[in-house]
Amino acid sequence: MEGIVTKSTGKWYIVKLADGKFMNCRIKGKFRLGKFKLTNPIAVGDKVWVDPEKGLDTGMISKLFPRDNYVLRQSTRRRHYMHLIAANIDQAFIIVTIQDPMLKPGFIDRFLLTTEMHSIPSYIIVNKADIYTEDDLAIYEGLKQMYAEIGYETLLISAETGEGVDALKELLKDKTTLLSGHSGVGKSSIVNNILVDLDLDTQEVSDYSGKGMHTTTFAQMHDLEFGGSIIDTPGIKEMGFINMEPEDVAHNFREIFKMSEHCKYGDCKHVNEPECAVKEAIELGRISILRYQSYVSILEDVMGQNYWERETDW
Ligand SMILES: Nc1nc2c(ncn2[C@@H]2O[C@H](COP(=O)(O)OP(=O)(O)O)[C@@H](O)[C@H]2O)c(=O)[nH]1
Ligand SMILES: [Mg+2]
Ligand SMILES: [Zn+2]
Repeated sequence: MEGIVTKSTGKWYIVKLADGKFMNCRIKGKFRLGKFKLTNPIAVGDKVWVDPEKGLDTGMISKLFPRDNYVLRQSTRRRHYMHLIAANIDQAFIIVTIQDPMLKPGFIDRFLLTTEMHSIPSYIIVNKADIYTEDDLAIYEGLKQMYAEIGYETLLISAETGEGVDALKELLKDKTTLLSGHSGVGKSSIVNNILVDLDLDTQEVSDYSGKGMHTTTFAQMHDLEFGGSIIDTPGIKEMGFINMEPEDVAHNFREIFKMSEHCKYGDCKHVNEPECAVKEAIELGRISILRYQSYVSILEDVMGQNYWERETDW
């Protein structure tokens, strides 16, 4: 039977079968992803083939259908491993807050680099509109403008008051959307308070600590009653880029890549090279210095990591 993975807990996968029923499944066989070692071979959103186990209500996943796309991140516990966050998504929302927790500079850019690399349309969603001061809102407006200039839409919402939720639903309709972001920004609240009716949702939704806080340990896909589905994920602590080359960074910062055709050297990394159009554009205020700082910081990570790789592997 064909199905789609809606939750993965490491050992067990919850698969929504073609007939709409859910089944607890395990994996049979080997699954690989190119040269990367994976902590998890199958992700939420994967389309799989399931063989029911005789006499039991569980199943074995025996086949993984080709993926349209996937989002990977470096495993935080095992440096050389990658973790598959989700597969077959139409778009990604990066959820951030200006305060509580405070916005971490560069995080949005790190996330956008990942989705850009896989050509996944992305939106920046700023949650907790209800708690912001005028200064916080000014920061929001600055962000919104900066990202609008390079073609990313930013939305201000509140999972608490429902502000901005209609616009959010419009974006979600009939699509599979990945929710990502640091822990505490309100991802689970967005899903549980405003999108998914807990009483209607027959699946076990998320661990509930009893303190008004949903702690999400595993990614989970929920169907939306107005069409489409949403994938809640555990908070990302840091984003490493073991799978990237410096060129990947240079090619997936949109505005930097666009400007780089005017650099003197075709392989310009826009750091120390002469006649670099990107650095000129920054001086002229045509490329944001904040975006460039993110770029350089990621480039340093990637180059440092690759160097470290070579030293240990040879
Ligand atoms: N004031 C306010 N608090 C919120 C909002 N959304 C979530 N929270 C609170 O922020 C905390 C973390 O929310 P949670 O959904 O668990 O975040 P997650 O870790 O991203 O899934 C909880 O105490 C929520 O009640 C919001 O829009 N406004
Ligand atoms: Mg959560
Ligand atoms: Zn350059």
